[in-house]
Amino acid sequence: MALSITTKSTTPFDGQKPGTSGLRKAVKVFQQENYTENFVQCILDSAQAEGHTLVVGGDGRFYCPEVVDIIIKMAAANGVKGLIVGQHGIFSTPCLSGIVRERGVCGGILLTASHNPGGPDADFGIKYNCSNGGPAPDQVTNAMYDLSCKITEYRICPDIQCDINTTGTYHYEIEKYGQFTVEVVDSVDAYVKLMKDIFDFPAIADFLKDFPVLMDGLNGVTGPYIERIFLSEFQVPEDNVRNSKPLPDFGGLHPDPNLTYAKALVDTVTANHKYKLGAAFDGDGDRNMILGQKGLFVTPCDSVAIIADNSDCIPYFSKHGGVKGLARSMPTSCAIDLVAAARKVEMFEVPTGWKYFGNLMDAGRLSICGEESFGTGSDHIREKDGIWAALAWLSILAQRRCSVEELLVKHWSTYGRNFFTRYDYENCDSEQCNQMIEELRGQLDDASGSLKGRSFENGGKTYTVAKADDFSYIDPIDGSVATKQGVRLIMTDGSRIIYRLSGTGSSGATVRLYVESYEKFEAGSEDKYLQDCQVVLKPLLGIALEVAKLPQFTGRNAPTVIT
Ligand code: G16
Repeated sequence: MALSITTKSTTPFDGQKPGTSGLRKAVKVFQQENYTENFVQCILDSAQAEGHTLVVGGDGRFYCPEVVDIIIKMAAANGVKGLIVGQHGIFSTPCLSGIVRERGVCGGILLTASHNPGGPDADFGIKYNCSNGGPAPDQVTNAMYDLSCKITEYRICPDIQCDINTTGTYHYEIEKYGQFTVEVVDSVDAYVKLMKDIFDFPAIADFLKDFPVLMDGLNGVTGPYIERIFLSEFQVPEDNVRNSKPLPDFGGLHPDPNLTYAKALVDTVTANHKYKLGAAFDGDGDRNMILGQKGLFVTPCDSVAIIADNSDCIPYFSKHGGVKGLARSMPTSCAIDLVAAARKVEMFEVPTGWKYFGNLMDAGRLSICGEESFGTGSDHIREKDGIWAALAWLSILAQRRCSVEELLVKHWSTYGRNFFTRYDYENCDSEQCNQMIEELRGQLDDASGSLKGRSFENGGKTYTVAKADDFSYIDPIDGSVATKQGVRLIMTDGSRIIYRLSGTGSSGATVRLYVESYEKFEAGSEDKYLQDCQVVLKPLLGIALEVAKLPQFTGRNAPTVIT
């Protein structure tokens, strides 16, 4: 007998506006009656999913299984033809992107708050990816938000039961729509196959025989993927992989691969000189941090520049006609721009958010890109990809036969170094932070009292503002415009100070301050490239705090996180 559909009355919730990457809120917010159902209905309506197939899964955090169940019941009641669901409701973000592309389906629903902590008192998130496998662009998320403001009902099939822990295909007969199918798949198989097409696995396995690494899953979704790739495929010793069991609360860890939240990895690699490369991945597997021996930190800005410069070591690019173009988000350092210029390929600067790379990739103009926020990737999918980045580094080191430090110093000796740091002030008062940004906007080139031409002195260094603006972007493919994407002070020597408010926090405001300065040292002074960024950038940081009156507005004397 066909399963029946129930239509339930509901009323809108405030604030269901997706941020930089989906809707992220506290679990308790999503657990309110109808809150999740409302947003899922808006996704299904704006995606026009009726008659199509969707991929569904998440990073395994607390509340994922319950929401997968809601999506199955609501997809059936909205005429979706079929779902491809990760076993146990799990898909890493890169893996889901790959499956959407491989299966040619309408899109995917990802359940993750990325690097935000998990558990009943922590965060949850829902995000929609389109048929190209990439995060929905602003037009689509704005449409979802508009629907969420006027929703009056949602549809659900309450009697569907699906065992998402067991792979297989489950068939249902739904009133009005007929056949509905749920295919539960092992998400690791598909991802490993994709990586094998991109990299030379036997060459990496051979290299790792005397190049011990430490891969840290931070108890997020990457655990089963790194176990399969490193332990089964590469056959490295067990102690080369850790925190590889995905846990609903990430074992209490903050699954954000940076120097603050992945400090335990930094400490281990610093203390134990045996490890020649360390890598950590975030909750949903799209971010990565790379460390060299003794804990040498590779900034994500340098990481993507080096991968781009050595892309000949990655078979995927030669198979696909070489690297077409390169890109970075605006706050990311300009290190990759130098590589693009040297290699004579197109270079793009987009707003913060991986969604802005998608159109360029779809148009065949972008091959490798990255963001300072620990995102690195290529056009093999339409999301950033943490494990891909680690494998890219290992491919390069295997072919160049050098250490992480040697590769970095060689790169800087060729191109110079873009010293870069980011200060985060988390959970500040939103009103105060908005006012700080507004006051800065009042001093831009197109406003009165301009900062342009003013000089600032700090720590014996003087910087003069050549340009002060609020970054805006016109997508070269579809002409869509994104404004107010970050206040930039560009100095006469090319150094940059950037202020933005994060679009991924779940409460309050997070101020991000990005500071960058470029140095090219003479031959024979290569050791200067290994100076600490915090020391080199201290004068510029002092100026950045002073210009924005950041301590006054945030009430903070120090950032929560420094990267
Ligand atoms: C998301 C986006 C990234 C963005 C990052 C930080 O990453 O996918 O493109 O750079 O947020 O954004 P914000 O500075 O606005 O907080 P993830 O890993 O959280 O999905």
